[in-house]
Formats: sequence, structure tokens, C-alpha cells
Amino acid sequence: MKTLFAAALVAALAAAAPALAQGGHGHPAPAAAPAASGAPAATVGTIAIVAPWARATAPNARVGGTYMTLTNDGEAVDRLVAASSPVAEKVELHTHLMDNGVMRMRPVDGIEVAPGEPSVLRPGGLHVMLIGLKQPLAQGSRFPLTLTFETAGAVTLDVPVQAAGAMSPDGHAMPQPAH
Ligand SMILES: [Cu+2]
Repeated sequence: MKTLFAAALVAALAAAAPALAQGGHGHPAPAAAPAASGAPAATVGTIAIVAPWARATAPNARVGGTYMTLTNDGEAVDRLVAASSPVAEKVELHTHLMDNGVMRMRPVDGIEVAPGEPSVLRPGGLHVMLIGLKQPLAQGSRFPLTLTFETAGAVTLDVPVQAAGAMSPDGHAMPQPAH
């Protein structure tokens, strides 16, 4: 048992290593990624969704991460409060927290989008989590994602799938679901 656990831990660390190394060698760490700019992929009310993307997943993966920049052209704070997609059984809003040196994901109730302050969803930070994937996310494909904002309402956009990154969306530790 103990050996198996150790082997799994080593595998997890090995999977995370490229991402850790990237932060330590002068390249921008994920946390330093700038807000995406350019024409929005979709807009609803005062909210614009810029440069949405997801990572390609392994054939048996059950989860996938989706990232984007959210901007608010209005005068009041809005919040992304829900998401759904036909490619997943459910979709949650997550953040990452360091817990004793281990990156863990945690669901959040909502993601604030303040006027003039783009909210950046990115690997290692806030993200939209696809749970119970019905099919792998294939590089080069697209899938629909519906985002619901507290004030602006719902909008559906097409999310392009990019190459699997160095840090796989299911490669980090995750707390057990509450049910
Ligand atoms: Cu997550």
C-alpha cells in the first residue's frame, strides 16, 4: 500500500515538475500571465469573454480545465455564478490553493468581474472545471460552454481545445467531493 502510494506521489510530482521548473527559470509563471486582449469570443450585457480555451485531455480523463479572461464594461461588479456544457456531466467554478506545498483545487461560489479589472482564468488559478467528461477533449476541436452571470445573464460560447499542457488539469490533488 505504502509503496503504491509513494509511486503515485512520485508520478504526480513528475507531472507537475515541468510547470514548477518553468516558474523557476525566468519564464513567466502561470500566475504572471497577462489578461488576454483582442476581440471577445462572446459578450452578454456588459460582460465580454476573451480568448476562451481548454486543454486537450487524455483518453480516460474525467475532468478538464477551461480558461478565459472576463471583462466588465459596466459600472457595477458582476459575478460568474454557474456554467454548463453538453460535454460534461457538470461544470464547476474552481480556484487553486497551495496547501502544504500541494496544489489543490477548491470550488468557489462565484468569480467576480469588476469594471476595469479583467478576471483572468488560467492554469494554476481560477478555472472552469468540466467534471464527468463524456468524451475526451481533442486538440483542435471545439465545444459549447454556457456561462451564467448574476446580472448579465447567460451566454453560450465555443471553446477551442488547445494542446495538453505541461501541467495536466487532472494531475493535481483534489479534495474529495462532499457527496
Ligand atoms: Cu478544478
